[in-house]
Amino acid sequence: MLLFARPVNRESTLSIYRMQAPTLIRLGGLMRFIVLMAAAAAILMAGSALADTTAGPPAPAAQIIIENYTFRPATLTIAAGTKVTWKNLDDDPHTATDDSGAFDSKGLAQGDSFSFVFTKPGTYNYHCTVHPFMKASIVVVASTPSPQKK
Ligand SMILES: [Cu+2]
Repeated sequence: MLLFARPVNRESTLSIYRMQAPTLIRLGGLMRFIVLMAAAAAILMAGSALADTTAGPPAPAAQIIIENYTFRPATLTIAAGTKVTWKNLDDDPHTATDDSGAFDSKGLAQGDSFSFVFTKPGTYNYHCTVHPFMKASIVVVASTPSPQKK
C-alpha cells in the first residue's frame, strides 16, 4: 500500500517540475549558448595572442590614415591576405586608387573608409585622383603559414 502510494505522491510533485521544465530547458539552452560563445572568444583571443608572440606574419588587418593630403604610412608592408582599410580624416575628399587598377576607393568624404584585401604579393603604387601629388604604396609579401603547435 505504502509502496504504491509513494509513486503517486511523487507524480504530483513531478508535475510541478514538468510545468517549469520548458522554461528551464530554454534557459539552459541560452546559458549553453553563452558559455559556448565565451569559450569561442577565449580560444580566438588565445590564438591571436599566440600569433603576436611569434615572429610570424603581421596581423591580417591594417589601417592607412589619410590626413593633411598624405597617406600614412606612405609605405605599408603586409602579408598576403591582409585587409587594408583607408580612412579619410580630411574635410576634403580623397581616393585611394591603384595606379594599375587593382583597387579604387572612389571619393571618400571625411570619416569615410574603404577596405581591400590584398591576396597577390607585389608592390601596389596608388594615388589620389583628386590630388595626384598624393602617392603611396603597399608592399604585399607572400604569407607563410604560422608554426603549428601540437
Ligand atoms: Cu586627395
